[in-house]
Amino acid sequence: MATTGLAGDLAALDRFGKDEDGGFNRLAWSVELRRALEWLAETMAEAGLRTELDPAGNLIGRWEAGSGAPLIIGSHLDTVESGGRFDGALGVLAGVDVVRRLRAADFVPARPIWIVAFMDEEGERFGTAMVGSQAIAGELTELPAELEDSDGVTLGAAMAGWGRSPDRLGEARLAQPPWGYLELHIEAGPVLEEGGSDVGAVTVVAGIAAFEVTIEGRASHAGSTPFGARRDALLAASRLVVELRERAVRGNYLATVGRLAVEPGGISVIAARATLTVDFRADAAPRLDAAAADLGDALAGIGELTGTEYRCRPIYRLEPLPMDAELIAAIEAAAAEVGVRCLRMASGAAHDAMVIGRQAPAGMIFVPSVDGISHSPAERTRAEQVEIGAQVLAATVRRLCA
Ligand code: HGY
Ligand code: MN
Ligand code: MN
Repeated sequence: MATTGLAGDLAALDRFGKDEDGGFNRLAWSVELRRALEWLAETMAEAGLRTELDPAGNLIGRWEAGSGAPLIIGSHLDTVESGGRFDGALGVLAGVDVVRRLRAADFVPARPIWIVAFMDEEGERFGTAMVGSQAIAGELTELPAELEDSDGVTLGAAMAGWGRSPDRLGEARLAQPPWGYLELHIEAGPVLEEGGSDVGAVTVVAGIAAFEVTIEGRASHAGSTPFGARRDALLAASRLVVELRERAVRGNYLATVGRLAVEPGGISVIAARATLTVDFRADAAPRLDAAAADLGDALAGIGELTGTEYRCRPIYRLEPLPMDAELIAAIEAAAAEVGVRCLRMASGAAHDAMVIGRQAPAGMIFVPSVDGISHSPAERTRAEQVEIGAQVLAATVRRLCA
């Protein structure tokens, strides 16, 4: 039975980028993402929205009603490698469905309502992040065309396939800031499910600081090189992973090494080089600063101990951002109106709301993630929880646009 509305749209999106493990691969500027956005543009148009793909690859659907600056309801359709079905997609599709629901109820908003699928929120392919939302906010005007993905495809070439150019991102800047911003998103963690709440009203979006670390050792023979004569890059990297965890626990921030490459990778060869990424998260800037300082201190100590050299390159940093108090209250009132339990909570994951929220009041609504899993094929939110999220989003929009 072809389901309609939000559930039907989520099912329709399964056609774009799903792999054999059930994960989704709609990377920034990929063909899969473009096909998904072409489908979304049609779906938006059917809902009565006027659509535009802007210079930064953001798909914007406008409900030109009322007057003044718009309320933007946004999220993203791009995913991480083999990502989940709901991360980003839920917020975009729920936004379109809220427009349908409000039109069906003959609701006429006092201000324009735009639904936006931001380009490259995840930043996995080119080591960028929040590209579309930063471009719309006027915080990003261009990117190096020579950035390469893991297949050696440059950003310039990938964008050219979309008729877009990395040196013209600035043209996406909005002429005026939006009136406000709302994003419905999966929690991507265990708090709502464990606490038994139906929705979350986000109080702060944690900041993110990512680095690429290269550790240079010296290749040598595994059988004839005494330990005292080794410069083992993988030993150094291994110590770093453990020490970062210990420092993060002490410093009350999160540290994750998600990517590690070792060269030359021979069974009987001491590792000459290790390249790894470090992802720090904290909901206050001073703790992000402390994390970066801890990384430098750890590398210096480990370099001394193992006789290795190191380089540390910042990949990106996004500042933590508190959500707007009035929007938090509107979300809580909407949840009460719908008759569901709402929990005030921080977001450990980064979101476009932390960018748009620097231009205008922003609020986020969370729905539970089963087993707290996200960025994985196992990412799941139950159908009734999806529906509750859409109802709370619609009720919040009615309050903000009455
Ligand atoms: O990594 C994040 O927090 C987000 O999903 N991009
Ligand atoms: Mn994500
Ligand atoms: Mn997301």
